[in-house]
Amino acid sequence: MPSIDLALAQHGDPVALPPHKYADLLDHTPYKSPIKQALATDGFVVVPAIPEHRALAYADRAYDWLEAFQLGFDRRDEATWTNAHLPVHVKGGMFASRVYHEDFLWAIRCEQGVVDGFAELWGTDKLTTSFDGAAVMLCHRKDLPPAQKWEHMDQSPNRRGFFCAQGIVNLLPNGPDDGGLMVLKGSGAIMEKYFEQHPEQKANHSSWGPADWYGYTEEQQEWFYERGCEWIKVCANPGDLILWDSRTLHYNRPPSGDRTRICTYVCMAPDELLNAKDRAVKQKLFADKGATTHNPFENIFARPTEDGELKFPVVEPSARMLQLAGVRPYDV
Ligand SMILES: O=C(O)CCC(=O)C(=O)O
Ligand SMILES: [Fe+2]
Repeated sequence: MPSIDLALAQHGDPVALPPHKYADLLDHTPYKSPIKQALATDGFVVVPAIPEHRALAYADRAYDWLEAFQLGFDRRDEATWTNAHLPVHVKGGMFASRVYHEDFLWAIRCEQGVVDGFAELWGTDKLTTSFDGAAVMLCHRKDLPPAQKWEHMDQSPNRRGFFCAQGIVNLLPNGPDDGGLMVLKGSGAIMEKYFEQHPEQKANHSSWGPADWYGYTEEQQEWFYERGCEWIKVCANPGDLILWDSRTLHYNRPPSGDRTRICTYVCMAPDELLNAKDRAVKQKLFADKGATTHNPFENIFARPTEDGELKFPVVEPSARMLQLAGVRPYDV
């Protein structure tokens, strides 16, 4: 595995990042795997992963977590669904307050159906996970500015080929008006061509920090529209896993209807892709209850976290949890 200069990459220096072992994972259609086939053609897929009753119970635990801050938030009282009663969040409900290692997030990561979704994609169940967060996008919020679109991809334009697929575990019914993931269907497959034709734009790396983030302007999106790409609101049932190729342009939007959106962000990739340096970073983050972005390997970006404690007692880590965290090797 070639090592990448993190500092250079994080500043968007136009260095070509070499393709990694799985760069052509989606290049050989047709696939028997519906997950691979859909990712290769559309750039996203929705698969059932967790039984509905358990998904709804996880949603309750997300509410328990918000109420545990004791800022006055009450899931039954819409008058309390305001910034004053909620911990710090962005984009109408993406939380950065040490949610990453709460028990319910780990329980979701360890769900067999979630692991199976990523295992089908990669062809191995020896996986390593991101330590990413959760979103509770309450409906009927009155104190938020009008939502802005933030079209982006979570992959450096300097990478070649497939890098990873990100995941959302959706916990409540999520229809067209319920907020959630918007994807530019078909954009992932032609993204590299866009930067071949516009190499100077690789340097417009308007990332909030991580190397694997690239914000697109309206003007840039025109090129994708001319090639037939269109924006789709991804809808999902409680317990569905949404996967999307990180090359796919996307953003999220808050609910416009009468239902709240709750989801967690989970991304897994083969454990073998973790180099020694990144494994050490992950082990430290795991010990410190720190956060990553979606990247479960390579260019691990230690996300700044709010101060504060976990709201619920830490459970004794299971063997699977330690393996997914990169702490316990698979081959013992
Ligand atoms: O909340 C979402 O649907 C997407 C958020 C996002 O852009 C991401 O997780 O990469
Ligand atoms: Fe994203």
